Amino acid sequence: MLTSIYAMKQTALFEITPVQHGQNLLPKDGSAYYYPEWMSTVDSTQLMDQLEKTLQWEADHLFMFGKQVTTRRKVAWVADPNCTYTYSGVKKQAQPWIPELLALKSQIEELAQSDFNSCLLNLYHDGKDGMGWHSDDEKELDADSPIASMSLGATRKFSFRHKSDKTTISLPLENGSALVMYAPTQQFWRHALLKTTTIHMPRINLTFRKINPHYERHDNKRMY
Ligand SMILES: O=C(O)CCC(=O)C(=O)O
Ligand SMILES: [Mn+2]
Repeated sequence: MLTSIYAMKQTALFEITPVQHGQNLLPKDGSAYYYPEWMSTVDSTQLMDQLEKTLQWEADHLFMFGKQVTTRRKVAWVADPNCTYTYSGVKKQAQPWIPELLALKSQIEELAQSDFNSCLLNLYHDGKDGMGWHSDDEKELDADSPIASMSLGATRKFSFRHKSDKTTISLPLENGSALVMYAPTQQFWRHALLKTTTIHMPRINLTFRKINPHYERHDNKRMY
C-alpha cells in the first residue's frame, strides 16, 4: 500500500503517488515537470466518469480569423465564487467546486507548491478534438503562478514550441499523469494538443490556475 503525506490529509480522496522532482522538460525560459501515474488508474477512471456526468459541459467559443467558431471539444469552468470574467459584455460565473475537485485541487497544490482558485476542464471526445498552439497568458491569470495540468483517459501527444527559435518538445500525456508548468513558461513557449486520426477514446484534461479575482475584461478575446 502506498503511504504518503497526501494519503494522510483529510482532503485526500485519491491514491496519489509521492513524487521525486525530476528533470525539467524545457531546456530554457521556463520549466515544466511531468509526473506519470501520479494518480492510480482506479481513481483516474472513477474520477473521469464522475466529472463527465456531474459537470456542466459546454462548447467553447473562439475568435479565429475575425469569426466566432464553436468548438466540438467541450469545456467546464470551475472556480471560487469571486472569480468572474466579463466576455463580450456578459459576466460569466464559474460552476462551484465539487468535493472531488476540491480534494484534487488540494493534492495538486501540494505537488505544485502553489495555490489555485480555478480549474478549466476540457473534454476531448476522441482524436478529432484538440487544442491549437497557444500560451496560457491571459490578463486574468496570475503570471507568476504555475499552471498544473492533470490528464484522464486516452493518452494524447502534447507539445511545447518556443516562440522565438521554434524548439519543439513533445510528450505523451497519460491517464493519471500531472504536468506542472512554472513561470515564465507561458511567456516564452506555446503549447498544443494536436488532433490525430488514431485516437478513438475520450480524454479529460484539468488545468488548475490562479486567476485574479473580480477581473473584468471588456475586449472580445476569450479568457482561455
Ligand atoms: O488538454 C491539454 O492537455 C491542454 C489543455 C490546455 O492547454 C488548456 O486548457 O489551456
Ligand atoms: Mn493551455
